[in-house]
Amino acid sequence: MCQLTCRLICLPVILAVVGPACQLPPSPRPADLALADSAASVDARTDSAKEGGCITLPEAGPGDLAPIDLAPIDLVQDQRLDAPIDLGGVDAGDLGPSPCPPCMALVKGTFCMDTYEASRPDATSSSPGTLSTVATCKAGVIPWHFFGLTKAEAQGACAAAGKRLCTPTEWEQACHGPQLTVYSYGSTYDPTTCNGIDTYCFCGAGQACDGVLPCPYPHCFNLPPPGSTTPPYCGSWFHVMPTGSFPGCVDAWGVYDLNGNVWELVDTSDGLDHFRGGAYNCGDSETLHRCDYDATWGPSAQGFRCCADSLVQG
Ligand SMILES: [Ca+2]
Repeated sequence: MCQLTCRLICLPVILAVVGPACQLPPSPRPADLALADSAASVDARTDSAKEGGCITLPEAGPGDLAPIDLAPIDLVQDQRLDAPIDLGGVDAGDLGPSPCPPCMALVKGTFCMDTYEASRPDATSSSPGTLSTVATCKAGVIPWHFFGLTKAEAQGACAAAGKRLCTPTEWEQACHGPQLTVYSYGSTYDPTTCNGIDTYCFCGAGQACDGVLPCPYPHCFNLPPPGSTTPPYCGSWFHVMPTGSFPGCVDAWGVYDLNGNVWELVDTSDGLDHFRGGAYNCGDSETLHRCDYDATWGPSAQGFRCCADSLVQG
């Protein structure tokens, strides 16, 4: 089964069984993934509704990634840094100028959270890097993620940076924001605000979703276009993106990519690995990207984020 299936996809259950021995072919281009999506459709839809099945496709190579314009990211950052910080009702005069270390946002006026998903020190815009010595917080790089991340590794990487792994409560408070929204960006699911499986539908001329408006649309992945109940399915060229690539995927305190891109392991002690926020490659992003969704079933794109105590305690 693996020999056939892994030519195109490996579902988590397959990965769990065969692990790294299940080799993937060289990076395909979007047109190639259309076939992969069709082949994966049944399994993906079967798993996605209840267990959030995540599909591991070969990562797009640097040449396959859509051009990334970092200017909007820098602009957003600059605006955020210049703007008054929402201190959650705490008097700014009591906190001083820097309640959090660099690249961290003050959440609810009580704790600091890395602005971006954790990345390796040698990560680039096209590679997650290989150095696993310390977690860094940086925009525009592929986040630290792989199947098999351990809590000890994430805890150690954050500790090496003088931080700690975020707790479930911290993570969820940051995601819900002061308005208690369903997603960090609001309460209505949008397929393109954050990086999910519906973000890059095949919308171009001659492709399955050609002419569908709006495109992408919610749940485009492997579903017929709106108004149709038959194939062809739209598919989606889903892939991980550099940190902070989605300017609108940010909470009220300036924390990016809480929803989507890579799952974020949180610090728990119940013997289970809890991942939050969904990822780029999982079915039913509308459900899995929710701030209150708690995955303990071992998704494939396993990342994390660091938190820290505020430098000024009340
Ligand atoms: Ca994330």
